[in-house]
Amino acid sequence: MNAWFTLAVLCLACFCHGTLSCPALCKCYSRRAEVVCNDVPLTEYPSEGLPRNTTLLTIQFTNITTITERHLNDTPLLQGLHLFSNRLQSLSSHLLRGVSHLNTLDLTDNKLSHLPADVFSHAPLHSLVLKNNLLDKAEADWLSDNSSVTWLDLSGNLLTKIPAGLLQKLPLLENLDLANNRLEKISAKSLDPLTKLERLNLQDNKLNTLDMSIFQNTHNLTNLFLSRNKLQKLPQNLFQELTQLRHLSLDDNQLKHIPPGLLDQLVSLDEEGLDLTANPWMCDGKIEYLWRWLQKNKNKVTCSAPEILKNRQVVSLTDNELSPKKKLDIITNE
Ligand SMILES: *[C@@H]1O[C@H](CO)[C@@H](O)[C@H](O)[C@H]1NC(C)=O
Ligand SMILES: *[C@@H]1O[C@H](CO)[C@@H](O)[C@H](O)[C@H]1NC(C)=O
Ligand SMILES: *[C@@H]1O[C@H](CO)[C@@H](O)[C@H](O)[C@H]1NC(C)=O
Ligand SMILES: CC(=O)N[C@H]1CO[C@H](CO)[C@@H](O)[C@@H]1O
Repeated sequence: MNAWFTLAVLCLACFCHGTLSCPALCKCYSRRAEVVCNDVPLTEYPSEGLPRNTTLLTIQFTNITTITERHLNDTPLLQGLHLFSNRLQSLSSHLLRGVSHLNTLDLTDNKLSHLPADVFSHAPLHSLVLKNNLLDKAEADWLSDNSSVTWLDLSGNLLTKIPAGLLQKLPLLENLDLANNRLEKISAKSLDPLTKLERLNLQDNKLNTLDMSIFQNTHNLTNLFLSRNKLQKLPQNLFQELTQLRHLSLDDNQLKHIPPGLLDQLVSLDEEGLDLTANPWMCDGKIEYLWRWLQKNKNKVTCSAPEILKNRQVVSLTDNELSPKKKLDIITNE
């Protein structure tokens, strides 16, 4: 009886101090200070019972629609906030003012269409993921000037451009993912501040041209994805500074030729690290540079014109096929 009483008092004490508190429908791992609310019928942020010392909070596959500065003020030690696949439509300005340790914010698969100024200021974010939302504009004022973001994922939105002012605030950026948007152009010099950039994903956009100096400062780029755009021509010196590049994908564009010298500085490419497939390669005399490059590098590139050479591997072309006209010229010259 006495023992039961003691236990009951202890438990009550514990409960009052919050040891056992955990939001309804969520799981709390107190030793790791982690809270997970996964695939449960929540419609509001689970404030009640959230342990104050929570450092890692995951709310995913729920129906919550908003999260505010006031909510986050209750967990000042938060370092990681994962909000994958909810129904968030808006975020409040100064959202992160109360979480000065937050380094990871993942908002993948929500319904965000517009974000207010300063929304990501205040916290020392390293990783910011806004993948698969409804954003049609990215704004420089989302971030503070001294942003510490190294990983920015804006893929799967409706962006038609990426403001130079935003990139200027990201001097530590190592990974930039803009895949699957509606980008038509990357303005000249806009990548210049990104000297630490290692991975740039621009695939599945509408790019039809690239400025010749666009990669002049991104010396550390190792992975560049340009698949499934509308690129027709590439400037001769485009890749001149990319001596660290290991992987380059240019498949599924509108390339008929590449300019001589284009690939010469890509000395770090992995074996089969270049994808040039699914372009309308024109196998006439102007393909000679690519043909020579392919003699020395493992790669598959297929002619799509002229009709007589259609579907032939470029590398297999004979001198004669490559420039029948040239040969004729020589003969007539003789
Ligand atoms: C968080 O606080 C609870 C008490 O509220 C405690 O039991 C737990 O050990 C703490 N976790 C950490 C990682 O400090
Ligand atoms: C979210 O709401 C929809 C109905 O609007 C419901 O079908 C679904 O089960 C809810 N999701 C969760 C995880 O409760
Ligand atoms: C580029 O990468 C190298 C090796 O990883 C590193 O030492 C160097 O600091 C990087 N340069 C920049 C500008 O970050
Ligand atoms: C993200 C970050 O570090 N922000 C800091 C930028 O600098 C101002 C003032 O120096 C700080 O108040 C911010 O916290």
